[in-house]
Amino acid sequence: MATRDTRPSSASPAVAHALGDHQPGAGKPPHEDNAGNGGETHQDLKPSAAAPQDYLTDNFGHRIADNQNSLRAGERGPTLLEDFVLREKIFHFDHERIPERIVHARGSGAHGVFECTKAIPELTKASIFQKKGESCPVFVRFSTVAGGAGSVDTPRDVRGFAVKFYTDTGNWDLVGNNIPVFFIQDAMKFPDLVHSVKMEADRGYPQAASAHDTFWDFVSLMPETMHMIMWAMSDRAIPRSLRMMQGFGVHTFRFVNASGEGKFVKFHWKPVLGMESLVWDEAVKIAGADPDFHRRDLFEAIAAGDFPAWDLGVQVFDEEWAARQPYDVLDATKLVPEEDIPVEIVGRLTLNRNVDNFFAETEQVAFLPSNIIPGIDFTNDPLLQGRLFSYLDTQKSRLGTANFHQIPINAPKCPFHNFQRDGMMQTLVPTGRANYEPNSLAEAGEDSGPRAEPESGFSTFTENAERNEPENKLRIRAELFADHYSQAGLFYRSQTESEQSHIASAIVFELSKVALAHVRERVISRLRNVDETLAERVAAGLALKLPKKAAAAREPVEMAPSDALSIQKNALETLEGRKVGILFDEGSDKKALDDLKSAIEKSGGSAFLVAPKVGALKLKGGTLEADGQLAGSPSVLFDAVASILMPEAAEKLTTQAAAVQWFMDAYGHCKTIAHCPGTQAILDKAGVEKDDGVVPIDEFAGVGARRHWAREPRIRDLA
Ligand code: HDE
Repeated sequence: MATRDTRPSSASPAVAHALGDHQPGAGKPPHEDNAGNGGETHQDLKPSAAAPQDYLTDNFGHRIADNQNSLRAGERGPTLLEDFVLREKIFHFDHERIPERIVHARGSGAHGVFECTKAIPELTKASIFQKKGESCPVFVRFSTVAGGAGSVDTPRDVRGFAVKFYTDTGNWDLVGNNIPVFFIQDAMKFPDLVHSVKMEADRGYPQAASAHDTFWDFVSLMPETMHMIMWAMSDRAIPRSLRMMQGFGVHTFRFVNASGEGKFVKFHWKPVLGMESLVWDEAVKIAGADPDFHRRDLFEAIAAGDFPAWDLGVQVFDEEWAARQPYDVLDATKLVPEEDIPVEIVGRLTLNRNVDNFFAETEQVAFLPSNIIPGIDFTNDPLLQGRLFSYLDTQKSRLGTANFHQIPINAPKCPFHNFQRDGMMQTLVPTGRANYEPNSLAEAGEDSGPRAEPESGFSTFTENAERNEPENKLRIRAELFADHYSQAGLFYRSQTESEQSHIASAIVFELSKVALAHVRERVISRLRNVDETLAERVAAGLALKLPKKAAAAREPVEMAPSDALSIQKNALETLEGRKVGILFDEGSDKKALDDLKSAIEKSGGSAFLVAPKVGALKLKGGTLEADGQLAGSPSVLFDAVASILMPEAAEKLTTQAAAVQWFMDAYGHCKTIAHCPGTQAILDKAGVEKDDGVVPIDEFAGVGARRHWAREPRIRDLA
């Protein structure tokens, strides 16, 4: 309940009833009082024996007698200012919104649990890593970055992957992304980056899109963005599901063990369902068909008990190793290849409970990169350092009070007590006089409050070789930060041919939306430093002459390709967590449908029945209701499709654009199409040609829901 019932529970039903009486004209059924509305407004009244908490009250506990009509001077008269019930209701409604996040406004959250699967006390004293099987509750919020809170789920964008661990030594917030590097190196540039990607200042568009002048203008002038641009233009930026993307802490952090020894650490989340992405054309169509595609997918999976899970991995290395690399590990535009430092799995995150209330939890959750626990520490990454003060600030402006930590979703689940007091929206009621320290109130027998604890309290890691102290105060970047291209090239060259063509095509698409010719040219001149063939493909895709190569602040070095960076090279052959759309119509064979559905479910997938009409249809062997109507269930919403149709039904559907498009899109998005012979007429109409992924129903299990990338060059021209 959102309200507190402060009425004595002894209030008799008779009193309760009297309080609930309608006015004017107590005694008459309320709807009879609704003069002038033809009696059509109904009060949904509780029976007189209802418990006190069942009655509607205002925010101060006054029971409300009429929730339909405002108080007016006569039947057709003006509304009265004294109507405190109306005034409070509208007042509260008018203030329902809080400022949305300046970035990452659109997000979806869920509760879960983190469990340590491998103890690593030699690396960190963090309490959650001390014992295998140790666990703590978590809250996770996934997000897009550029769009507003009401924007769609599938734009080309980075995804936020923010995890709040409620540990027994306080909250640890790992506020990361689904891409392991970032656009910029120094917090100083963040407002510029965000301004450039958001809607353009004068015209207020485009929403949730990087394909416009100002973003690419900024990118073209800031070569440090190039590595992240490769990721953002790759399929990583159009994930199939929040459940099927990796997460990264991005910055290099510190692990500190009980002896005070420190190591560098990078955090990775690896989805148990494997990585999966959309095709760009599909992402665009999903935005129309289901703007909440990712939010719905996450919510439904958790509601169905298919709890999404990620393994937490760490890459741990020391300063000597870091010093030998051709890049600086304090530079957030660089990653540490897994082939050099393997990712060791130490825990598992499972999301097992949806939020009860979106606003109270997902909207009000406040992540702070400064929330760390003993055993974990920061490094001098200049981007991380900037974040450490930014987030506290932002929470105060969004949630309105320095007491935002008291909101249940933000409060730690371990005890917290200090001498901070008062402030707006204070909900705690501290007792006693001890609101300062030191104090000697204990000597007078009073509670003297909590005290600092040097042993178990957080103490900052001091052996900071990276700090290079003492030095002058400088506005400067470290030398290796100037290499902007080596890892951009590493990423590009680590992709499959198909993935490389997606990157080239995405850049062509975005630049084709850029009206400033000099910006297009400058981007391509930078790409020549990343990879000459990529620059050539992009120039050809835009029908531009290859511009002169941009000067590089530091010549790129060749790095060995890393298979771990490719989605396709790591694809899982599984139906688990995948959704298969099955099209049927009148006359279809019910047994064949039932068999297919149960085979899919047995493999861990889910089946969604689609038909031209959702009501019960007469089939061979019984009747069946569809889960969705064809027009509202386009094939872009599924990982693979199947159809069981009588030839007459298929023939009839050849005149239905939604049906033809269903197959055309599934084919165009390189999905498996399993079909019965009866479907052929519509496959022909949709231009579906036989290949490895177009198979008879009984071969579906062997092919599954993987994409058939070899088909793509036959369907669309890629750059
Ligand atoms: Fe954020 N970022 N950020 N960021 N960020 C916010 O905090 C900021 C950065 C990230 O689901 C804001 O509570 C600065 C990197 C995520 O609630 C804000 C800088 C990474 C989320 C903010 C960065 C992130 C945010 C907006 C440069 C990946 C969503 C509302 C110094 C490692 C968290 C809020 C959620 C949110 C500032 C850079 C990830 C404005 C100043 C790098 C996942 O405070």
